[in-house]
Amino acid sequence: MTSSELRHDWSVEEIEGHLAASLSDLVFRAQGVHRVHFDPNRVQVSTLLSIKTGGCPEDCGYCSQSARHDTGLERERLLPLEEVVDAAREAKRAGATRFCMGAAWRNPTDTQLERVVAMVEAVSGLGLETCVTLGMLTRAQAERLRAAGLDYYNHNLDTSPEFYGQVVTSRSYQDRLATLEHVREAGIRVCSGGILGMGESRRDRASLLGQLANLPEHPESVPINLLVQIEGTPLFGTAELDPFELVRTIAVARILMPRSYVRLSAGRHGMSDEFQALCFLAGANSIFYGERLLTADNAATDADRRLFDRLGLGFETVEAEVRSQPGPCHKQP
Ligand code: SAM
Ligand code: DTB
Ligand code: SF4
Repeated sequence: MTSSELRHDWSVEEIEGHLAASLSDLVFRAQGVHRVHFDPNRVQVSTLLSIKTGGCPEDCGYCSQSARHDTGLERERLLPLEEVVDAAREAKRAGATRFCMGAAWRNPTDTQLERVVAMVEAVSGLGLETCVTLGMLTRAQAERLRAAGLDYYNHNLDTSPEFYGQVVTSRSYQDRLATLEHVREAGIRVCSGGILGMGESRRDRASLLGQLANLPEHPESVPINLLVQIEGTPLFGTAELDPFELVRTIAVARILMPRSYVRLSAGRHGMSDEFQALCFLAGANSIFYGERLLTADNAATDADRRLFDRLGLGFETVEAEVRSQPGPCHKQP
């Protein structure tokens, strides 16, 4: 399939139809698509670091870092450059190819952005791909990050436009789409996905996937998070999602966005090996690796290594990733 054959005109009904297929049919379809575009036995590995934790003015109902929820999280100032570089060096040593830095901001000020620019340049200098998630960006800020060599910007749509108001009220869905547009126009690769298990319906999951797949270009990276329930947040105590719904959503993301990396993201801590294996069979080919996500626990690294061994999976190298996906900021291997 060439990129001109990638579709951007999915209807929610059509996507719901895929989600409702028998699991066997759905996984078969997803595997077929996956194998055309990727080595099915390689998984892209990113490591996260929270560079500025807590005290966020936004009211995202899932988040430990919102100042509006009493989650007991200790606030931290923006980390010094050396601490970030040390963490990135360790992530590289452990086998990660991308280092993702997250800040609990509604949006960065230009002064804050310059501190992050220095981090991007230093981490890039270690030979790692860089990703940051800093909240909303102006076009000029996106250009600044691009000039610093940033590879990816993460900004999630989180859920469907229809369900969104039940989760976040302090910024609009349109605000999120505008930031994605600024990032794309600046020539940075887009990382955008959502969270499942927030009490949304299957139709909401279809609608979220439609929003992502119908963007003018598919995000190169699509994180599918399972809600990590944080005590003190409004979404704590939400009924657990049927695990097969997560598997189905991953499979449909794979079918709709064939050339994108689909990341089995937050929520792996506590997932059985068998559940995760189903997600990889459904077309997930990326994970967060490292004991911590931003503030919550991630799956243990030794457990991940054992799981990969048992499944015959290996970590992807940057070179393989670049070969499989020429993007706007294509690096020569
Ligand atoms: N403050 C920035 C923003 O929200 O744009 C960047 C950091 S924010 C923590 C990045 C993303 O992490 C959120 O958009 C959300 O999709 C995901 N996330 C946050 N808390 C989560 C949780 N408890 N469970 C699952 N995903 C979560
Ligand atoms: C994404 O989609 N998931 C990551 C990353 N992008 C920034 C964040 C997950 C956060 C999980 C909850 C926490 O650690 O606080
Ligand atoms: Fe703030 Fe991001 Fe958490 Fe929302 S998800 S409260 S914007 S840190």
